[in-house]
Amino acid sequence: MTDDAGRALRERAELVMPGGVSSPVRAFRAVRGTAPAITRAAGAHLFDNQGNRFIDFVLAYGPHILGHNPPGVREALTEQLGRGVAFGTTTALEVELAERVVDAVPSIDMVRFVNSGTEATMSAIRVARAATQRDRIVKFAGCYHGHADALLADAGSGVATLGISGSPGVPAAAVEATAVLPYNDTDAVKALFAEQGERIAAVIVEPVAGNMGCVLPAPGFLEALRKLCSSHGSVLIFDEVMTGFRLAYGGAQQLLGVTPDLTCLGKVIGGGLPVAAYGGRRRLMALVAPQGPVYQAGTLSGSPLAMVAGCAVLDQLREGNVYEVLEVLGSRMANGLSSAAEEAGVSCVVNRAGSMLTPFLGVVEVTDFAGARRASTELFRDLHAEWLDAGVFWPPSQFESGFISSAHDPSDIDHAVEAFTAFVARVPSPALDTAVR
Ligand code: KE4
Repeated sequence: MTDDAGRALRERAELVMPGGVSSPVRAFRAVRGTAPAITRAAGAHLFDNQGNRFIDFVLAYGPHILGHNPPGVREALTEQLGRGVAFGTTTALEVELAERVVDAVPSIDMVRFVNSGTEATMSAIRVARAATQRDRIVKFAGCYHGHADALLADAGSGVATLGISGSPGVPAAAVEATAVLPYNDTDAVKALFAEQGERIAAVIVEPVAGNMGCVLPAPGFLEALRKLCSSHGSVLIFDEVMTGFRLAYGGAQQLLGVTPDLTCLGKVIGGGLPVAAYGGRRRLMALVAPQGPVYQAGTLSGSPLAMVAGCAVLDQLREGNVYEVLEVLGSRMANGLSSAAEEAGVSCVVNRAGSMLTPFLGVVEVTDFAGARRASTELFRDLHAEWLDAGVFWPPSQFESGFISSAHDPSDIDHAVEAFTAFVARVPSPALDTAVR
């Protein structure tokens, strides 16, 4: 798969955009080669300007749960375009999407739309601090909640991919009130609450982590966070920007049976257009201006285009059998990858939740960020190149989740598994198993 066009685009882009990208993880810095110059997408596939087709497991990092340009969504957007894209006043469209969100997620009584997951999480933190009159927040290593100063501590996703420790430009004072604990370490959370529970405004967590690669909550972990927050008057925030409407119509909280006080959403609720949201209990959301004193605003928040796209996607998710399809495809892929690695004698663990999954090579278990970092990023880099050559577009980082859409079919899954099988068959076996059993 030649990437001459990709290289030419990157060289041109690097002259006028930092790293030649609009978001760091897209820069292919942790893998080989260059991103293809994608010009078109349809269903489960991307197409570059030379007509090469790629099976897409990035899906714009999660939004395209129905695949690209899905019927129904495309028509809704085309129709809205003719009516206008931004009015600077409340439209029925944002109320309709808000009503769908409130109906889907019982813990959300009210919701505020913003333009990115970063805005959603930073605003939820602000509400929690205002509600509790406390400053300290707790996050978990490897979880990524966007790039707001207070949350750029030991973050996952692109921060981990590029090996940036924290981030220059973030003043120490901004993260001084942020405690970072190991994901799934219930004892560490209990100890922190015992020591300073009365000073903790909020705990923010990805209920299923996707930004250190996919890592599932250990049994009892989320329940412990719920209990500790309730007993200490702290706010529990589920960052469901990635898992919301992806793992279930009611999100990870529906699937896992743990109810947060505030929820952050994004990605799927915009169908690929810039929209995110934060919402939760009425007593908390009533604090948000202009109803309350907690200020948060956005020129293009509630954009009619994003609202119609979100409504069209959620209607298909609510009324169809998308989640059953995604579970079958996700299971097919995870089992295929695991079996191939086992057959080849290569250490590998595939962490999966529904239609989000990550293969970790060279290890047999990943339950937190330290575990994810023990995986072989060298083997991942080689696998990524093999997949790209085979026409499989996978996130260019070990610390990202791959995604499957309902537009993928079994042949797409099987093609990715076949390329993986060819790859592991050539890995010197046994691959370094550095995991602590
Ligand atoms: P944005 O500000 O990028 O819209 O959302 C931040 C965010 C918040 N919370 C979670 C759980 C997230 O996954 C994200 C963003 N996800 C990354 C991918 N892991 C976005 C990709 C990128 O940074 O380009």
